[in-house]
Amino acid sequence: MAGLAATLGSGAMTNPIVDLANADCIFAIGSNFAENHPIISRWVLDAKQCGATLIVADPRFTSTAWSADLFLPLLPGTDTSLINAMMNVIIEEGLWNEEFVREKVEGFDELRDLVSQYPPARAAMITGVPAEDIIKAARAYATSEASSIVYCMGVTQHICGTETVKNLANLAMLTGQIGRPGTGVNPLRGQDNVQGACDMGALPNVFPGYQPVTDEANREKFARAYDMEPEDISPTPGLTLVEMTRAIDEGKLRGMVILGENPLVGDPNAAHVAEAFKKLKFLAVIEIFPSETTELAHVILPAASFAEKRGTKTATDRRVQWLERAVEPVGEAMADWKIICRLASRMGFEKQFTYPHEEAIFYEIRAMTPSYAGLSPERLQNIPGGIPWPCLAANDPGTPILYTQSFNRPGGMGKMAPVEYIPPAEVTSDEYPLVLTSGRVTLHYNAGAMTRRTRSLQEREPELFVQVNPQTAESYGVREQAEALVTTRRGEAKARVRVTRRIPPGVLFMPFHFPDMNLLTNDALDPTAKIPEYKVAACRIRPAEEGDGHV
Ligand SMILES: Nc1nc2c(c(=O)[nH]1)N[C@H]1C(S)=C(S)[C@@H](COP(=O)(O)OP(=O)(O)OC[C@H]3O[C@@H](n4cnc5c(=O)[nH]c(N)nc54)[C@H](O)[C@@H]3O)O[C@H]1N2
Ligand SMILES: Nc1nc2c(c(=O)[nH]1)N[C@H]1C(S)=C(S)[C@@H](COP(=O)(O)OP(=O)(O)OC[C@H]3O[C@@H](n4cnc5c(=O)[nH]c(N)nc54)[C@H](O)[C@@H]3O)O[C@H]1N2
Ligand SMILES: [Mo]
Repeated sequence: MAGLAATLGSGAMTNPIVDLANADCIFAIGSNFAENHPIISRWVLDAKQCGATLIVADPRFTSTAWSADLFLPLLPGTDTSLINAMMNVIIEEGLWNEEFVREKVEGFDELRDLVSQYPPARAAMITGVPAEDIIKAARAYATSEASSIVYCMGVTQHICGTETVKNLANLAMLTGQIGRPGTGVNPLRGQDNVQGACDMGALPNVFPGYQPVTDEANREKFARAYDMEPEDISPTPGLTLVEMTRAIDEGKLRGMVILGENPLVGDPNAAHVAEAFKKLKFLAVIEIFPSETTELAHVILPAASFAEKRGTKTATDRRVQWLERAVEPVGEAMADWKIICRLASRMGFEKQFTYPHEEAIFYEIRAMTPSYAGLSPERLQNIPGGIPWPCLAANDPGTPILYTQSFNRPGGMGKMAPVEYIPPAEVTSDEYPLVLTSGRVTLHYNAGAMTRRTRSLQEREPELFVQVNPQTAESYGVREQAEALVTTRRGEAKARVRVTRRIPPGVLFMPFHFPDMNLLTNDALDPTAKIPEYKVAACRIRPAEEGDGHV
């Protein structure tokens, strides 16, 4: 979000999911949508059937890469060099959109100067992708009638994540591949309502609608609406997740309420997370299932699951949708919002937290969130596909495609932000000669508290595994289906070996759906977004021995 806000103005997909079918070229970078966004994958395949070119940049030959016309197997953490070289080719060969850049964008000269230092031959050395393929990708993306960029965690989960996102925005602006059907910069969100959670200000630095807490006028507006004094609202942004873990460790944070997170499995450098969380004086966890995190809780508050709740969710492409309850909550479980209201009331905020029903919450959202101002429960309940924000008035049909006229920045101009390549926080050494990257598989979901209790999924994907190239397996003496021990500067984990040519020599991949994986990952943060570098850790591997712990 930070990268797109700085360049284009809004941190969200520019185009609707279904609009991917209108693209003539789709550049997917750091996204394995065939496994992780199967519905979105469908529209990409529709585009392909109409002749679109699919370019996939991923260190692994994934199920997504399998359907690519051009596959760019880059080394983890080198995306910026690849994108810079593509822009180098586009400028050198005169394929950029001069008129678009002149009229709508600032910062072209600085960008041109920087990318002139990234000829394809240099990028080939950094990324491992042949220069000819970088040139082919650049030409295909720049010259197609409508090109769309799709990206996900493969580019964001790095210390340079925000910068790489800016660079993707640079690429779209340079070629004018934005603001029209089939174009755009499209970050795929992870969870069904993560876009909505961010829109509602579930971030440490903003109120709903991305209104900064540091702005006095915003604090006054919210204080007035909630019958509070402006001084009661802190002007200081709060902490992000990994920063909170550090604050617990330092004794600065002593109590915590967790809602729908399993940080003991999902957070980087997990041994440190467990150590820190044990220091909490009080931990309450609002959950639908027991998890590794609820084991440390002093109180567990049982929540109703998605099917037992009603209200809106905002999809990855900004579509606000109304969903009705399908079944009644089981036992003592209640909707998260009711739990929050009860907690808040006991803390002295009865007045602010008396909502008779979900509709009442939405009226408040609408009043406080400018991009939702024209939405209402009544409108949304009648439109099954939902309405995409910004929707400013009751007769506004919403905005499927952003930036059709201008960008959402001062003066309407997009901002090109040149990005220099920086290596990952951890590089390989004699002691840790391999690169470990991480991610997902179709059959499990995130930290696994939901899917690891599903027998049919467990039968097919029962345990932590590590993908190893045949050459690497040979060098380090690990065998297919045998157990291996993977070690980083932070810890070790035992995993079942899968030898496969789908991963290059020198790189290992592990899914984080099983508890031990994040013992290995690096908690170095992107300085802006504070996202951890899950996608690169220096590691070593050897056959497991007796006494190495269990898979
Ligand atoms: N089945 C299933 N679906 C899911 C989830 C799940 O757990 N299971 N989780 C959901 C969530 S919360 C999210 S955020 C999304 C995530 O969706 P994705 O981002 O697609 O998932 P990942 O597997 O984390 O990463 C995508 C790809 O990035 C590649 N990669 C690793 N390092 C690099 C790099 O340096 N550069 C590039 N270009 N690529 C790299 C990996 O090989 C991987 O194939 O999925 C959502 N959907
Ligand atoms: N190594 C590595 N680590 C990663 C990543 C990676 O790519 N590599 N990806 C990161 C990413 S993108 C993400 S999003 C995180 C995900 O990490 P988490 O958010 O910690 O993982 P989830 O499993 O999605 O946790 C959600 C929890 O919410 C509970 N839950 C489900 N529905 C409800 C509900 O309606 N109400 C309540 N109160 N609880 C509910 C589930 O039981 C589950 O325990 O992991 C991150 N960790
Ligand atoms: Mo995510």
